Amino acid sequence: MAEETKEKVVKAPKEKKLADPVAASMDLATQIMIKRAQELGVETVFDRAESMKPCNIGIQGTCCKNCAMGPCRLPLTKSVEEGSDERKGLCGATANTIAARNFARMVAAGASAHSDHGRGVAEVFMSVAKKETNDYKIKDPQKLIAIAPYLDVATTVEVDGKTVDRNLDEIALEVAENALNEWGKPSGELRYLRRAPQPLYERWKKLGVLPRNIDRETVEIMHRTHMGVDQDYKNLVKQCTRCALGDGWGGSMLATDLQDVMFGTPYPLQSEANLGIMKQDHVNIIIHGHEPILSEMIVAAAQSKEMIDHAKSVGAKGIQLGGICCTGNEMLQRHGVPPAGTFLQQELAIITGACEAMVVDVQCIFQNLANVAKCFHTKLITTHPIAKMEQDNVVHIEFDEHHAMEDAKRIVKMAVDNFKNRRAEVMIPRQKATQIAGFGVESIKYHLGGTFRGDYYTLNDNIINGRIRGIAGVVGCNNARTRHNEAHITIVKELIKNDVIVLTTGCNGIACAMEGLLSPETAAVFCGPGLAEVCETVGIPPVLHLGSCVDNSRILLAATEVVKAGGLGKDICDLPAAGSAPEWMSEKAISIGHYFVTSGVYTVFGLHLPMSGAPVFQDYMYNELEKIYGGMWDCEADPIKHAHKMIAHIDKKRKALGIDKARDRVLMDMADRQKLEAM
Ligand code: SF4
Ligand code: MSK
Repeated sequence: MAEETKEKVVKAPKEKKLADPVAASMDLATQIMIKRAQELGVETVFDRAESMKPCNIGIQGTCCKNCAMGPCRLPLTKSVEEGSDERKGLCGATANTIAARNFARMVAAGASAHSDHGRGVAEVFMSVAKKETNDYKIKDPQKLIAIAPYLDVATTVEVDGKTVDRNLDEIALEVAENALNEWGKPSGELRYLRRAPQPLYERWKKLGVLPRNIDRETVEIMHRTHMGVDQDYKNLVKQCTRCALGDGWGGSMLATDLQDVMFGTPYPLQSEANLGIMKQDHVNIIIHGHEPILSEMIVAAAQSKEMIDHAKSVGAKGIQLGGICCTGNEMLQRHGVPPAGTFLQQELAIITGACEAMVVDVQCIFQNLANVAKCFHTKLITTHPIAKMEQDNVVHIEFDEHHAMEDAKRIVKMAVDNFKNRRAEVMIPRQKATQIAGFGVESIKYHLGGTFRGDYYTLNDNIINGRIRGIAGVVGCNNARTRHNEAHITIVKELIKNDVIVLTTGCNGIACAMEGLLSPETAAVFCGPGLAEVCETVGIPPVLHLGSCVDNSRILLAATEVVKAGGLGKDICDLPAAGSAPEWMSEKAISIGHYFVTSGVYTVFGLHLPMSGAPVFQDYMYNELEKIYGGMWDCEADPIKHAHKMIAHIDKKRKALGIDKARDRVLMDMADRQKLEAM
């Protein structure tokens, strides 16, 4: 029968399933904006999560597509659960090999994202040191002098038998050269590894996992996971360790340090958070991504009289900057620019109808922003040569540090000029919360150490006497497969209720800020009595925001300072501490998780980890690693159980340190207090 005579069956288009706003997010502003998007017929990630379900074998980590004989898919079977695993890919690769290779490639991708960011910062720092740019300067010479010795750069010289300070320009140039070398030097090991506690460094050395340079470890993962190379999951994990340590103690730490040197080390400041920071009568510019190099200039440009006058000339009252994701965190930490939301709120900022420009750099940027921007007047501006978009409504203004201010002004001007083009009715949710952000290793030292004794002793004293039960690093993304922010907030509240002080970064920091957990007043409402007492005395929130994703390196250094202050063991793995990424989604989270684990931290992820399809590999990661590194992976989707796994680990460490009795005494105090209150 000829094709054309066939009766055509015309199927009615399937109704697209839309997200239930209340089920999709715990945040009221987000719920309002999801509903608004649906009314306007604009699709968001929340709706897509309804219609597209994840692959069940991918979730288990056992799908291999590393050669064209595959993809080979190895789902869990009943016999595997009963202990007999005959599963193989075409080449014979076992489930363990496949899951370990997939995990390793996630580490490589995550580490390279952080480290490439760090390289970009180091290159700009080199331009500063060579005085090739007037737009960037060394804002924090003290920090430069503090990091120089770790990069083998002397800060003093002998002149006529006397020790004198070295010229700052010379120090800067040598720091820039040695820092940049860390990415590709042909021999030796990463210099910053020696910043770790001595026993940890010695352990890495003994295990043969000291990263040689930052780039090499990533390349080696890609080689080892190529078809037919490394087929021993333990050996693959060893290379993951080298690569991840090259991220945490290398690329990320260098990014953080050099950003501090150029843009200033953050100190506590007040700001706000959530979509309600956008203003109807202002030009709103939302900056999104991860690298602060451009955003530093945009902050300066938006504050210039020239641009403010221009904004007034088009009928606006001023210019409101807001952040999404970690560029937002960087601007928050150093300038108090309020975040407009977390990763999952990026589309919603445009849907307010009040976003004149969304400026993006790298990482965590939805391609769907371009489709959303098309429905409004918003200019979507890409700025990085490695991160463009195919859609034709996207403007690319390539940013170059040599004419940074000029680029930034061009972008701000474009946003201001766009103010008159607002099309849709503006709808900005009112919700926003006040926050204190801008913490770091230095400011924790100051706040918890006191004016005269700026050190970590006071923090340690409070951990030893049990007022503070332990320390948790809670970090990471949102994931549209789970209710937005709910796991973040539930876990953090449960931890502080149990006297665990929380150090936060990334989207967890923004989520906590939106929920009001980053204000000192929170302590009296949500904390256990011991932590509340410390926070009230010192005037800090129980959740300390340490910055962006690369700033997880600050958590490593804060833990190292706690070890140095004494009384809590000799290594990070001795500390009553635990890590968490409640709503992770990014490969960077896997790299972060692995450098936390191999630095000695028990680290729990929410949702699922792509290991469940390979039980032997999973057992190695969840149990065996602790014997090797002192830290291990774990996964728990239920947020309350998740928090209590961390607390149980903290208590295990307190017991090993012999300080569990002190904690009991504090519990007695609490009971006494309750008795008093009841009288
Ligand atoms: Fe399959 Fe082996 Fe090729 Fe992977 S490498 S796709 S398991 S044949
Ligand atoms: S931005 S990596 S969603 S934390 Fe750093 Fe948030 Fe995760 Fe991106």
